[in-house]
Amino acid sequence: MANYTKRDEVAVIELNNPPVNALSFEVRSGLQNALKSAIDDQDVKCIVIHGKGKNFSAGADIKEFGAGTKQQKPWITDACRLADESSKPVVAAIAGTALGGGLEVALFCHYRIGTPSCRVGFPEVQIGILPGAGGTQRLPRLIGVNSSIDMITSGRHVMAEEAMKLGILDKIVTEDIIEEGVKFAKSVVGLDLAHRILKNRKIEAVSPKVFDDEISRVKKKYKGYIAPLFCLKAIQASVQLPYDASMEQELQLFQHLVGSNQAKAQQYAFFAERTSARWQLPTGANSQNASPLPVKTAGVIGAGTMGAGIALCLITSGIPTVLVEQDQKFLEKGIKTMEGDLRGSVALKKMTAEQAKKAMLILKPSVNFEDLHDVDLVIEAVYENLALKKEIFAKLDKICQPQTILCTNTSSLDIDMIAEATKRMDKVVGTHFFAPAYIMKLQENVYGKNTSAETVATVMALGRRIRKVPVLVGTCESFAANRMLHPYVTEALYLVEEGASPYEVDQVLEDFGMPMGMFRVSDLSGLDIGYKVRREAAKRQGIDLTLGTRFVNGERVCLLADVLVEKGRLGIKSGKGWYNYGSPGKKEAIPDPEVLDIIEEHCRKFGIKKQKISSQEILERMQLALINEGFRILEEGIVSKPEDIDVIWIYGFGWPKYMGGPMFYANEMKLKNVYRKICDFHQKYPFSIHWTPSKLLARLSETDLPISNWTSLINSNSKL
Ligand code: 3H9
Repeated sequence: MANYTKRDEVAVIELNNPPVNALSFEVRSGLQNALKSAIDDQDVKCIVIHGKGKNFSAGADIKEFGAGTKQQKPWITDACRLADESSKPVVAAIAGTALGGGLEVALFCHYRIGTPSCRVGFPEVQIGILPGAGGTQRLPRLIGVNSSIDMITSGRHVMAEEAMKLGILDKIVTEDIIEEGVKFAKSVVGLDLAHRILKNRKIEAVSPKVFDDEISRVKKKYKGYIAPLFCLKAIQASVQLPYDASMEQELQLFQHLVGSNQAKAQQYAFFAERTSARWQLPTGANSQNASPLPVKTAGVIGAGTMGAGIALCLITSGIPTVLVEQDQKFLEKGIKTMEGDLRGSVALKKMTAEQAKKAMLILKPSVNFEDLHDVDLVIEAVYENLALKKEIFAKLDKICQPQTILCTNTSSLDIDMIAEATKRMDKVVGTHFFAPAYIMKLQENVYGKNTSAETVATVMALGRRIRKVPVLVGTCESFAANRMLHPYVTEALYLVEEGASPYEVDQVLEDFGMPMGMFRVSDLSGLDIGYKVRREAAKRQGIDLTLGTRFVNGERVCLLADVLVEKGRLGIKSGKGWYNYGSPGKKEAIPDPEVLDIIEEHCRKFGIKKQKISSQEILERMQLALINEGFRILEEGIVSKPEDIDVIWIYGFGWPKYMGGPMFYANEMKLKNVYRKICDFHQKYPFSIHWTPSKLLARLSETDLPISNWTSLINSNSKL
């Protein structure tokens, strides 16, 4: 709803729908009624609109778009048209965020003022739609076409200072936003409003070439997403058509998007991220009843690629960090990497040179473990070796304060075994970052059997603070993310053995929307890493892996990647892997006939007959293999909800948001179809354990439950 009060001759309208004042039906009609009252009231000379609590408004209520719900009239434009028509000045007083429809309300006002920390933006594109209440028409009239294209197609949030420079804000105020709004509104009473009404403003002439160039840019930058292209169409309409006609055009484009599958998937992803933040442990402890410990300082052990990246995340979030490396030379190399990454961020305008400098000032590089004596939390990021990690944790246990939380960045080792090296098993937890750690948003937090709720709460809160998307998972071999990756990678290798080329497989995945095909990703990570992990894992089971191994415990294995490693093809770092890169460190991946010969030779050696494999089969085998594993992970309680898996794939592996995530994708395919296909593959490939159909999937496929209700069945059927 919207509250209406008066201060002298000023009408104050408060948007009231906690926590973010989303513009639900009640808020829209409340706003419309309040504006009407203010305009009709002879004593009112000016009007201020503000938001209750911390935010002005986060825009339309996204929940109203879902599940076929039709937005009920009045729309935002119906409510705000009154501001356009008002002869009394209307001022938007912005604190917190004015996003999407929230900013559109503000653009219907004659003036906008904001606090120094306020943010404005049109993030609609990130949920698969476009600003559909005049945003694409009014913003270009205020700040010009080019800046509008940037804001609307990126969805980025613009801070107060920039908003002021762009002309979105008329003033930045430092005192109480309502008081300032009232003061400002009184100061503009009697001024001519004609030029303040955005629909009356002339729009600059822009050559069609600008839009042609932007279409090419957007197609490349947001590959596969349709909303940014629709945003461009709507902005172009603002240039080409009179206001009323282009508003009509905007509405049509909006309505097309709002009903699209991409919008549905992207909005699912928006809520999945928030659902996933609500964690719970098997003990019943959860995000509502556990409190995080404060993390004022942190430590990172290991200045390699991962350690340096993690340290960078911490210092750029304002957390003073001690970076420990045993060798001065490695330490300096790590610092150079960090400085290079910061220079990159400055060049990309993600931060200022001043901010980058400030971040490095709170980094304390060290070759002395004792320097971790007083930190609140340590993240170990050395290479995957259980004995080494145990040794480090035993050492940390002695050096650090009793309350210090000890985290490991392991991607596969048993958290409980690492914790056993300490006398604080409740304070040991996995914080698994994804490469490159500074860029990738996923933080897979792994609890062990003794990890306390307080420790979990601390690393989940830390994740959000360092701008990651944290997801909580239980301990199992490779945890949730890499465990699901395993059948995906394995199927890719089988496909190559059976006749598809690595380049065909990658193309199919990239066409689907993955940022990189599986083989390019492997080259980026380094093929030697998997080689070592495989050997470590085999050793733990008492198995000696060789290039001649075809079956392990009755399961088919394909060690083609290891053949490449033993030929010195380690990926980008050695200049050759599945692709040829010309020289070490170069990024351009060129298909390599030598690799095809290696595959040919491998198949000859094992008598494998090659055949033509269709793109559809490539996609189905890879996606369904990981989906089946996802259901098993859910079934075993490694994650507590399907949203966790989708968030992992979106933020850890770049699954396109417009496809919602693998569990959402399965839901859209209909679980009975997914189950049937998995059963077919199981019959066809009996030696691939990953095709054994998940029992949970089998049960769910007999129901018509939508993804939002799967957990109810999981919880009601502990014995599946
Ligand atoms: C739009 O405006 C279309 C118009 O152009 C045209 C219409 C015709 N709706 O993120 P948080 C919930 S489209 C419904 O954890 P923070 C959120 O789910 C809209 N619910 O807080 C969560 O619920 P829960 C364009 C919303 O402080 C709770 O609020 N706007 C909405 O980290 C707290 O959210 C956007 O896309 C919403 N619009 O971040 C902005 N927004 O507690 C989307 C939030 O049950 N919102 N919720 O999990 C955001 O980006 C962030 O929420 C914000 C606050 C930055 C505002």
